[in-house]
Amino acid sequence: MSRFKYTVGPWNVAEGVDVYGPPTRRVLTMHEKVERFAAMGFSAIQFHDDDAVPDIASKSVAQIEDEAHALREFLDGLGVGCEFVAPRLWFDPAFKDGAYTAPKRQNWEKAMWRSERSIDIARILGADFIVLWLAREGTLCMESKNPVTMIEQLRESLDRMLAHDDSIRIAVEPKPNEPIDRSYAGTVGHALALGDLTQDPSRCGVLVESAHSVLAGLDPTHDMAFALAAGKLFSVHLNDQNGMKFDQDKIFGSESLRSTFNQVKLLVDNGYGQRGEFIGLDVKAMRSSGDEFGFKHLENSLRVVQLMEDKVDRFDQSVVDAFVAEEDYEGLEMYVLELLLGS
Ligand code: XLS
Ligand code: MG
Repeated sequence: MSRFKYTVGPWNVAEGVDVYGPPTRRVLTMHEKVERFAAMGFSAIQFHDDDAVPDIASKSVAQIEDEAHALREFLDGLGVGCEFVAPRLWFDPAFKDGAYTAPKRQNWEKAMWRSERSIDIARILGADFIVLWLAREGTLCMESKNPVTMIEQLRESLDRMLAHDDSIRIAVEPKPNEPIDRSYAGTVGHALALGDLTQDPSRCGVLVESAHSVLAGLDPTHDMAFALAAGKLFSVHLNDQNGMKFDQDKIFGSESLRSTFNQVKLLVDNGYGQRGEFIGLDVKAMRSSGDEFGFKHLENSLRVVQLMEDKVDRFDQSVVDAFVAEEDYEGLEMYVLELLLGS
């Protein structure tokens, strides 16, 4: 049995589309996916605003709220909650050069409207925070925007969201690149600092995704640790990534077992989850996987966390202390490797 509660989003069951080719698996509705997530034991669901309310930009506030209430009933019926809502601002062509950092004010206003609706939907679904993955907040053409002005505009965007609801919290999910070439706030450090620039830093935190740290050339465990030390780790997206290339969202543990172990150990050692936090699995099935295996990457990732929890439970700190006292770091290295290799 795992000590954690888990969440997942409808986008984590996808049809295999990539930039080079069309779907390879059948399309499931959001409701079908969520029913299956509930049956698999997930405690809560993560929604993009337009997962919760399809075609949201064309709907009235009243219509959006009605649909959110209907979704809440559906979730209640399944016994699952909602962890957060995240505005999916990277799809709309109006935000092709950024949403919060849109050069045109009318597009920025549109981004704020979507963000405020995301907060409203989060409230209706029972979530107390939203997540901002700053997908296009940066540049494709470096000289096209003034970076200082744009970072100020990002801050202004967060302040507007904080003012919309006096207790909503905001978690920024940083990623250094893709789809944008150069992000304005690409690391956990940037995301934390951005929160500190707002009118209410106490309501700003981060969601750390393992793969995004790897893409930044940083260590996911240390990124999560920094956020934990600051009391700012609102959520995590556990997954894996083969080096600094396109974002892969691989099964947790499929590339770097030692890092995977250390991420789980950090969360266990620091009582992650005891203040209501969830473990989110932001993983995708391989494009080559058949229809019948479209959820198996989730089962596998859940299993990996549990297997790593067992390793963490067997990790003996007194052994570590003895090696460190002797300055026998080679011995400690082997202790960890043997633990992971199961010998
Ligand atoms: C993409 C992000 C995305 C967010 C949710 O790289 O990980 O899936 O987690 O908006
Ligand atoms: Mg993510």
